[in-house]
Amino acid sequence: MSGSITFTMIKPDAVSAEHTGKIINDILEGGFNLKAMKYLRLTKEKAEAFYAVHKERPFFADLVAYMTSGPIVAAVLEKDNAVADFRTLIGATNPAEAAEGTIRKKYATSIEANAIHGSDSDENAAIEASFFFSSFERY
Ligand code: IDP
Ligand code: MG
Repeated sequence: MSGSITFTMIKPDAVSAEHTGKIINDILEGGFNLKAMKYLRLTKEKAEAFYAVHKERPFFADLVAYMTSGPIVAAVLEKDNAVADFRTLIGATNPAEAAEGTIRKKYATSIEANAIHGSDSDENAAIEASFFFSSFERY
């Protein structure tokens, strides 16, 4: 049975702190299947496009600088109820408010450098997956 998908990025702070393996393990133990994965560094243009919804926010320039500061791991994950279940697994945007045991609680260092991205809707999951993986262009 195929589930729904979500899109994630392990962000530069977590990759540079060598948390990638532990985070992938948490994701798999959370019941998600890996459908696609790649290691890359975002260009400024790509980071600005990915976070375009936030371009009027005061933290936008800092967010783009942070997201381009080092390599990331981008992945497409599959599970029933993938978007909501993944947001539960990663925890609140601000790690100070994230529940015990969540990926952000364990690995994030600040509200900006918060270790991991998770899509916020099925529609955005499809858009974000296709942004990085041509095989998801018509998922
Ligand atoms: P989300 O990643 O939990 O969906 P969003 O509100 O979509 O949170 O924000 C996107 C990203 O922008 C966050 O994950 C975080 O890296 C950064 N961010 C959000 N709010 C702030 C803030 O108030 N200050 C600095 N960075 C922020
Ligand atoms: Mg968001």
